[in-house]
Amino acid sequence: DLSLLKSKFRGSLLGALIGDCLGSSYENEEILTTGMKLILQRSFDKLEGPMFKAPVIQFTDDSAMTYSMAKSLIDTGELDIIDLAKRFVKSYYQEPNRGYGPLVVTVFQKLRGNKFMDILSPAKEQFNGQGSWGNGAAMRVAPITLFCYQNYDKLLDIVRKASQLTHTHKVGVDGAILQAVAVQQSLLLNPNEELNAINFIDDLIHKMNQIEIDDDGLGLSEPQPYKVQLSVMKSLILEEGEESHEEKVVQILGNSVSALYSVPTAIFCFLRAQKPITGIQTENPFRRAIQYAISLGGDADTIGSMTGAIAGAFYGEEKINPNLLQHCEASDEFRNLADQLFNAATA
Ligand code: R7I
Ligand code: MG
Ligand code: MG
Ligand code: MG
Repeated sequence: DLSLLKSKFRGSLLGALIGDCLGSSYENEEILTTGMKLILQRSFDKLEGPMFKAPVIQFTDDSAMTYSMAKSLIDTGELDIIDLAKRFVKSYYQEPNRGYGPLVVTVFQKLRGNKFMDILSPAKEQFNGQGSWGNGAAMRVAPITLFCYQNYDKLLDIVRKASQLTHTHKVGVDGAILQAVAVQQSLLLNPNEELNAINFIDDLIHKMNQIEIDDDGLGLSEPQPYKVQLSVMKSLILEEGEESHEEKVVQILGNSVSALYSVPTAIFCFLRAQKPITGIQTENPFRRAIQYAISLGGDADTIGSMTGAIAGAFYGEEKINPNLLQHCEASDEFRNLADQLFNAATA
């Protein structure tokens, strides 16, 4: 059903945008206290309510890089790594105050300095040559999934190459792969049927098992950190009643800027939010997912954004409150990008 698929494309990019915008003012907060959770609840209620005039909520680096990622794929019709590098750098220098990771900026400076003649060294040189394990490659990955949603091998290949512009550490790259694959699974599921969270996680475990073995060609003795986190997530899902246990989720899955301690968390938030959660009053599972992700504090914009990309790919645009969306900067542009990716992917 092409109209459902189109709605899911929109849902994913708009979900990424909304999670980033709404999470941004909570970035670096501790896990939210009961009082702050109430403020968050009221803030969502107000944004979803009758339209009122207010300054738009600005997006951060997460959406700026997602935008460049999408635009590059659309305009070049493929992954053109130099084009992508130029867009990231241009967008950073036009708006350097979007809240970029403190050290990724060095990569942009070096790329501009070498006039894009050496695309890969700047990222490799980060953190004394070990590369960044931040979540910056994962946070911008949704457009790649949309661009090649039918071709798993191509998806992995493009995600790897696009990540390595800024993130070469295995944990940074594999986190982007996990996020991309989670968005793909969501996109291909029917939102009118109940989602089986355990099957969803098992599919991810199966895929990450292979990906983490392939990484170094060293075989099963290599550590498989994402596979471990996904297994732990499964036990968290099985234990949860209506109580939300945020402390435990943060302690085990994390809420930090590390890809390893944020991508699995985003997947968990999406899966967990299919059912009611204490302290979050809404019938809408898309909103519940993002509100829950933000309530964990820490890297709230990025975990909110990644959760939104996965949830939106599952539920589609229909579940996104239009008033809420209107309050987010550039929402029309993001819907338009989703439509262009849809045209490219289904042509
Ligand atoms: O990954 P990156 O683009 O940051 C994305 C985050 C998101 O939360 C955005 O919303 C924005 O706020 O930033 O940027 P990087 O600078 O590559 O990585 C982010 C942080 O992770 C770094 O500033 C370090 O604190 C940490 N980090 C590392 N620390 C030690 N050793 C990443 N890799 C390493 C490492 O190898
Ligand atoms: Mg940000
Ligand atoms: Mg490295
Ligand atoms: Mg962030």
